Amino acid sequence: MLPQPIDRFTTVGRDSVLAAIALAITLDASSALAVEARLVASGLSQPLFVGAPTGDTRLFIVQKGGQILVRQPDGTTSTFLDIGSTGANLINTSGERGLLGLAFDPNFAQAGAAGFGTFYVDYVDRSSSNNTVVARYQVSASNPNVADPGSRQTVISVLQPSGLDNHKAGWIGFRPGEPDNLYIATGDGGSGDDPQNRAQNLNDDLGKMLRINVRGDDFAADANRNYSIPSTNPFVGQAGNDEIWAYGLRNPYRDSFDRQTGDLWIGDVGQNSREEVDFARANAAGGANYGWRVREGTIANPAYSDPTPAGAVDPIYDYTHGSGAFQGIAVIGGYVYRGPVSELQGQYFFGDYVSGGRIWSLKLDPVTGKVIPGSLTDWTATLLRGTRIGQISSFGEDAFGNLYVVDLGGTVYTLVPEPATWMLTVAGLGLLLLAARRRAVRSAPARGQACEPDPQLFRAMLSRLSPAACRGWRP
Ligand SMILES: [Ca+2]
Ligand SMILES: [Ca+2]
Repeated sequence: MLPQPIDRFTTVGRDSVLAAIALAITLDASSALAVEARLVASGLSQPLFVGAPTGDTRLFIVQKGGQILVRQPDGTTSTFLDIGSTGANLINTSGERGLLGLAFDPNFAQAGAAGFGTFYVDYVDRSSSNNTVVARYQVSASNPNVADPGSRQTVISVLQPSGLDNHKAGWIGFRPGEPDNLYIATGDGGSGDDPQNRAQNLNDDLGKMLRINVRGDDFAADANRNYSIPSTNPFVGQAGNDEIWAYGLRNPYRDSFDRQTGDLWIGDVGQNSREEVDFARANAAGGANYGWRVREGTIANPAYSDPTPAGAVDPIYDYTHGSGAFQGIAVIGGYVYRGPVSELQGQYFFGDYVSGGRIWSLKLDPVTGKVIPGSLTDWTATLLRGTRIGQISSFGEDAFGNLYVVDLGGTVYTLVPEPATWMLTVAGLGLLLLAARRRAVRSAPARGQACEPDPQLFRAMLSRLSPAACRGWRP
């Protein structure tokens, strides 16, 4: 038999909870899912990418100046690798140069497998013409939170035109289910309107998506070429560099594979007219020509009157320059959401670098491969209001599919469901009820003794209520 004060409290609490639940059901039917951007890291120096190895609870943050930081689930952050001026000093960082890409080997966590403990970086080097280099490193054998700087090996080097510091792209990645092949996005090398027409030149690795096998070495005599050519690459056995997977790209700076389907999404930054999102299904044979410099988005490049190349592939989405709701200045390619928020599944999130940032999403029809009319959504106000985001430099995914937004000004945010007011009401009342019951069961207080919510229990309940989106990190 419970003492009287508890009984009374319990009855009141239960009634209130039921009332709140009834209200919640009413509100839920008429309100859309609320998502918010939650701060994960701040005080960074020009971050421009985040990622994580498969199954890993840590988040790795790439800084343009040459550092890779590792953030633990408890929020502590330390230096994983420094190849910038404060470290190994391998990088030229002027203009759009810098440490631009990071990819973990799909076998990073598989002890004994090829690629165990291996990761890849894409950067612009300090050679006279500042070439693009993709190099691999090993994590330290004794400390999983530090890379071994002495393990560096050049995988491939791509010749850049001297003196041009823009359009270096730099994204690298492995397609799910294709663990040996690294995809490497290169820009057209720079200047404006690709004056040397490199993106259409199949004997030049610039303006391309390359694909190389990182396990083999077809160039045993060359210490700076350590890869093999996948036999199914589209230009093997015919004119054109064997490394090329796709071409006609201007500055495919941020790209991704859909972790569920393996489809390739390319955010190709435009010149003066159009920003574009290009797409290739996972089973594509390769060899696609996305049209640059002849095409810009879905129009002819106004700077030229060349005929459209035969078979040129239009983007699945493009938009014009400006400050309107669906406009911008430089597309930042993103990710198809495969994280824990079920309502966001399958939506491709991307954005724009324009001051203040833009974030949108769209969805593809899996049959037609075209954007579903009406699926285009503007998340800018929802996600960026109240944040410190000034210029979006990248999106990113952790090992659990949580989506991140990286701000060049030094912050990283992640998308989490916003707890609605009714949820907080229910949670609060529920907690009071539970706390009261627990207290009553544990030790029936004397008549008149105050019954307060147990702070430990409160925290535990909050963490249970907090969305699965938080897996892998804690606020
Ligand atoms: Ca070699
Ligand atoms: Ca060839």
